[in-house]
Amino acid sequence: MSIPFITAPEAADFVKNGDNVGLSGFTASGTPKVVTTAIADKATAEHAKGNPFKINLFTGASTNDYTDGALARADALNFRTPYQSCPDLRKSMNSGRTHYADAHLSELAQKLRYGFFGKINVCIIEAQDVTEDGEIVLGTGVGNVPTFAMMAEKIIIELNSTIHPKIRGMHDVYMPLDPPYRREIPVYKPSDRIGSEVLKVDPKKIVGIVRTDNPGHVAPFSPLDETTMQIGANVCHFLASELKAGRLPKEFLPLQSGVGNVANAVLSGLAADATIPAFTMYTEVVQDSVLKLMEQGKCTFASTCSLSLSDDGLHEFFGNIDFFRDKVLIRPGEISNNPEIVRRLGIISMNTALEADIFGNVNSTHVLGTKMMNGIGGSGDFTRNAYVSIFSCPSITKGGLISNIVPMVSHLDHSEHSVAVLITDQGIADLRGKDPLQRAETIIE
Ligand code: 0RQ
Repeated sequence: MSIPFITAPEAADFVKNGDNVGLSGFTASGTPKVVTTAIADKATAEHAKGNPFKINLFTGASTNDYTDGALARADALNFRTPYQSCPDLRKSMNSGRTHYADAHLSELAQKLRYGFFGKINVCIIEAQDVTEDGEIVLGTGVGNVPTFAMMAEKIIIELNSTIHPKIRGMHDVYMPLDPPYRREIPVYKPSDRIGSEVLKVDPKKIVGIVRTDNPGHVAPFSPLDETTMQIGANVCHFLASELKAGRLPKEFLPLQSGVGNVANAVLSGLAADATIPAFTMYTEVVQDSVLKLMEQGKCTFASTCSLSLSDDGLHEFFGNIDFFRDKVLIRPGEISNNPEIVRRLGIISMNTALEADIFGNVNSTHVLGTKMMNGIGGSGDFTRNAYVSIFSCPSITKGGLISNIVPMVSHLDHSEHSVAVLITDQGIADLRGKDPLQRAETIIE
């Protein structure tokens, strides 16, 4: 191999103060681990010498503690987009040390290609394999890496030996043309393959390969409690009654489900409900609960941007990869979350609110209107274009000190025009076709 093997600190040396850096992956999945940690170490060393060192970081979604965590603790992030969920980075953003542009996940790749953010200096890619001619087998998450790699001046490969070689064939790498040449994206059902199983990059741009055997570490979700189980049961009840009323086709429709404890509980509820037929998913994250749904035959196929699995979930996935490999396609975020496809396929979207108001507006991002929690993520990509958009949340939080249903949201992410159904542990508020007073009465009831 003429591409040199280098160490993580050598790789970090290619990254300069002020660089725009793009990373492969989506959530912790497919996100680099050792080169990002080495960049954080470099920042700490530069700061100790009195030198400035901060980068602008572009990703697919949230990352892992080796990335957002390590870089935030090293005060190495000047700018961050489009999504994060890291407590240390949250502190850095909310104290003004990191500029955070919260954005719809489907949009970042095209905005970069349109030139809204300047160039990408360095792209770091977690890979299962890479060839001399620049063919890369990606890891368990894709995110925006096709665009980062195409735009980048330099590419660093983080070759991770813990990724099962049979992941090859599970990716579907596709980049649409930009206006005025864009055509329809030819996905007519979740399992339609439209792209390549490898990411092709210009091999001349690859400056080095860093080997690692770091599997990453993702904690499992909190165990289901009474409240989250009740929310899950209410979502299932709503979907079952829609089927019965003929407002959902008897074949059912593909599901999207967001991240977090509530989303995990909703999916677990679907498994337990015999009235919900087997379904497909067109979503951005496959969480542990989806593996179970597949094993039970309840979920037959998932198009996703990442396998956002806990350590145990990943172990189960790789251990049974022959069972899962024809049931999953891992795609770039601009395809997994594409509004055109979401509208065409008739996705049932299920996302979580921090708070909702009695008019049906939803705040998913800002605690009490001022402190950024995570970000809008893919929730807007799906909600605005869904066949039916569902938001769920507990009715109260922090032991009842905070009501999640409020007179007026303190920050607006999803307006009343996009929110079809609001579900809490207390019940189901179907807001479709209602005027503001009727919506308020329904929610209060
Ligand atoms: O606090 O962590 O201290 O216990 O917020 O709340 O109820 O555990 O819910 O884990 O499902 O997260 C909206 C943040 C919910 C998430 C949000 C406190 C609560 C708790 C977490 P603790 P829960 P979840 C796909 C789609 C936006 C992005 C999105 C999210 C913590 O779902 O980021 O949907 N969504 N992406 O106590 C103060 C309130 C609160 C509150 C909850 N009103 N005020 N604190 N909490 N409501 C994924 C991607 O895009 C990758």
